[in-house]
Order: sequence, then structure tokens, then C-alpha cells
Amino acid sequence: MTKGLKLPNDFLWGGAVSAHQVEGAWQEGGKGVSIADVMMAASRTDPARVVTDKVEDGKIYPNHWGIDFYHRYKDDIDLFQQLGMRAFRTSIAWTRIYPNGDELKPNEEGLAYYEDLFNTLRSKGIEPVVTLSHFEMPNKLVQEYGGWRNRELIDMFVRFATTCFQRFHKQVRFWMTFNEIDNQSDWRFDHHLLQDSGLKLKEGENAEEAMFQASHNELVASARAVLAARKIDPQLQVGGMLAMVPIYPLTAKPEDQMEAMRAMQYRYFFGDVEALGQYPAWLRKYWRQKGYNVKVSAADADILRRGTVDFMGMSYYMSFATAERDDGEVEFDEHNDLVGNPYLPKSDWGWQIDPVGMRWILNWMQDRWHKPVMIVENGFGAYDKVEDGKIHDNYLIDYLRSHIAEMEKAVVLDGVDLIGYMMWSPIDLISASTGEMAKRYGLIYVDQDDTGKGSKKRLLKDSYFWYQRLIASNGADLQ
Ligand code: P53
Repeated sequence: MTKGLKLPNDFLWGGAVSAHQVEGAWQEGGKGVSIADVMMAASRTDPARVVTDKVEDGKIYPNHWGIDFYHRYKDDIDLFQQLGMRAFRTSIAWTRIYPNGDELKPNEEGLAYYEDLFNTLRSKGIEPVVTLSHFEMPNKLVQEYGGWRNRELIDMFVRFATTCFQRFHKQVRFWMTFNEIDNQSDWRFDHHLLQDSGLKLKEGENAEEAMFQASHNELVASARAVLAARKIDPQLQVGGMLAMVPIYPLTAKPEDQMEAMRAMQYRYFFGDVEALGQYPAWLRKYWRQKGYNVKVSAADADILRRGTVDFMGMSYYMSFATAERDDGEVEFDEHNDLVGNPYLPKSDWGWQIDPVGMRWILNWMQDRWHKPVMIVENGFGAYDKVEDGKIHDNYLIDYLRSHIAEMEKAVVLDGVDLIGYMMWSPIDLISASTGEMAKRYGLIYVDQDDTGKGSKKRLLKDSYFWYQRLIASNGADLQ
């Protein structure tokens, strides 16, 4: 790092997971069935996860076992502490607190579980950072209420959020409302609509219009949660959370520039609303052009204006590129909107690796939203090989090192106001997109296969010791 320019001493170095990808114990502690509990396993070569209406016998639902964090969290947190982690991000499973979503009284067993989890973290000097809905909602709200296209969910979510703020405001200062709320802008993928908004399309329904209405209802719920938190404890910091994927123009052709700008506007209007408190002009016009009737009341607009977030949480894994459509020269993906970037390598799962994009997007966020930023996910899914109880995962070290180096430039050279960096994930877990265990992100290896078999024993990978040294040097020792 450039001499004399350093990260702040209280920088939150850490790691992140989500409840349904690690906890397992899907039927313990009074928990209800969530949308994650009805998603079957898929694979790298056949990546679409089949979603059933209810849990069916004989099918493989990897989130039912996770990595058994529900029972092993004390031991796992010991490993996080020895690693030197200063922050740990997880989520609260909505279904542990309100099993079906529409109850009026919370489930005490669920609250007690998270209370002990957060106390355990605090006692080890680790700051909990908590997402309320991480790709997860009670399945009843999907099946019987129609997911987030139904406004009744707003009150239910605010009740859930308020219960959590009231119970945990002494242990948890940093909160986020919805994980990667912007993924549903890619509404052509059914599972994005389901994970983000619990939307199962109806016969003849316009997916894009349904996505906009569901998103609006979530954005109102998010803003109301921000306002509720402020009332309960003004010390609380409530953020949005977006998957930040720069979408570059393929060339300097003005038409490609225009296409890329619109793609960025389209994906990030969620952040405009959460950070700036209103919908951008282009989107209001777009709804009118398309004849969409997105119901935004005057009262909603007022809530959005007042309930802006305190910070922006973000994940960063990769970048995309796009070009003018139908010019006949470039090859688009199956949705006819993205093109490959000839300058970037890809992971085994086809995710383009772009460290500079990390610095690029941090600058973009700061310039556009004027909020402190927290990196709450950044990582690399790969196949691991265990040799004599060791895992030499240099590919993960290379990925983290190059991305952290660019992050540090964004802070020390560009002045981005960054609260912390939580890599995804300190420990192997169930992949969100494919449900695989084989797509390993961890610094800590978990002995378990895609079908849930294995000892579940934890092993420390080379990357664990690398990250330990990095944190101890507050980001200076990138070797
Ligand atoms: P998996 C798409 C694009 C960027 C991030 O992803 C994404 C997704 C959805 O899969 O998800 C985030 O496990 C998400 C985590 C997830 C992680 O990235 O599909 O917030 O829950 O595990 C990595 O490889």
C-alpha cells in the first residue's frame, strides 16, 4: 500500500454467510418452511434450481442441512475469532421468528437462538452485521399471498424487522433489509424472482411489470424498516444491499455507451430509491411507455423520501459487458443483453474475474449515492482438493488479494468512505445459485458433499492463514 495512506484502524475486516446457506436444522426450534427449503439442488452444468410448492419426499433440498451451523456455531465462531475476524455478517431466518410470516406474535425459540448467536460473537469481539431477508421468506407468503406483489407483505416484514430491532438493538448495530434486491432486475431468471420477491409467475402475467410492483412493495417495506429502526434506537445503522456488477460498454461506440448506461440505470434504480429516496425520471417514463401500472401512492413516495438508508451494503463478484443490440456483429447471451468481455478470465462457473471492477464500482457508488459503503460479500467459488488434510487454495488467495488491493486503492487513493470488508465466505456453504457444496468459497473447508454426506469436519485451508496475516496487518500484508 502507498506509504502514509492507510485503512482506518477500526476497519471492519470479516466474513459473511446467510442463514439458509449454513444453518440447516430446517425443522428445529419452531422454524417454518421458507422458500429456500423448497429449492432443490442443481449443478454447474445444469444450473437452474427446481422449486417445488412444498417439501416432497425423496428430493434433495441442500438447505435442509446447510453445514449444520445451527448446532456448531460456537465452534465455528472460535475459528472465526482465531482468524482475527472483526465482523461477521449473517442473516436472520424470517421463518425462525415468524414461521409462516403472517403470525402476530414471534416465536421465542427463534429469538433466543439469535440472541445467543449475537452474544457469542460479541463475547469474542466480533461485530455482528445482520441482513433481515437474505433470499428467504416464509413459503406460505409465496404460496398463499403471492409473494411481494401483494402489499400485505409490507406490514408483515415491518413487524418482523421491528421485532428484531427491539430484541437485538443492543447487540447488533449494522442491519440490512433485503439481500441483493437488484438481482430481480434480471427477471428472466425465475429463481431471481423467487429468491428476491417470492414471485411465481401466473399464466399470462407480464414478468417485468410484476417485478416492478414487487420491488416497489419491498422498497416501501425497506424504507419503513429504516424509519422503525430510527425510532427504536437512533444508533442503529440500516443499509440497503445490492449485487454490484459493473456493466461495461463493449466498445467506445456511442450506441454501446448508451446501452451500457441504460443497463446500469436499469439494474441500480433500487439503489437510487434506497439512497436518494425517489425513482429516477427514466424509469417513470419507461413505465408509461410500457403501459405498466405500478402502484406508487403519494404516501409511499413520502415514506421512500424519508426512509433513506444510512449506508449501502454491496456484494462484488464479477463484471458484465453489453453492446448495442442487433448490430449483427457481437454474440449476446441467451437473454440477448450481455456479451463476453475479451479482457477477462472466468471462474469454472463462468463468472468473469475483474479486480479493477471493484475499484470502479466503489467509486461509482460513492459518486452516485453519497453514502458510506460496506462490502458485505466478495469471493470466489472453486473446486478444492484435500491432500493430507491440507487444501492449497492459491486460486482463492489470488482472487482475494487482487480484489482487496483494488479496494484499498479506492479507499486510500480515491477517498471512498468504506466501513468494512466481509469476504464470502469464511466457511464452505451451500451455493445460492446452484445449491451445490462443490462450489467452495470458504477459508475453512467443510467435509460434506452435494448430497449432504460427509463428516462435516472443519479443516483450515491455506487461505485461512493468509487472511489471518492480512487482518493482523490491517490490510498492509498482501503477500
Ligand atoms: P453462489 C448472482 C450474482 C451475484 C451474486 O453466489 C449472487 C448471485 C445469486 O446467486 O449471490 C450472492 O452461491 C448471494 C449469496 C451467494 C453468493 O453471492 O451462487 O448474496 O447468497 O451465495 C455467491 O455462487
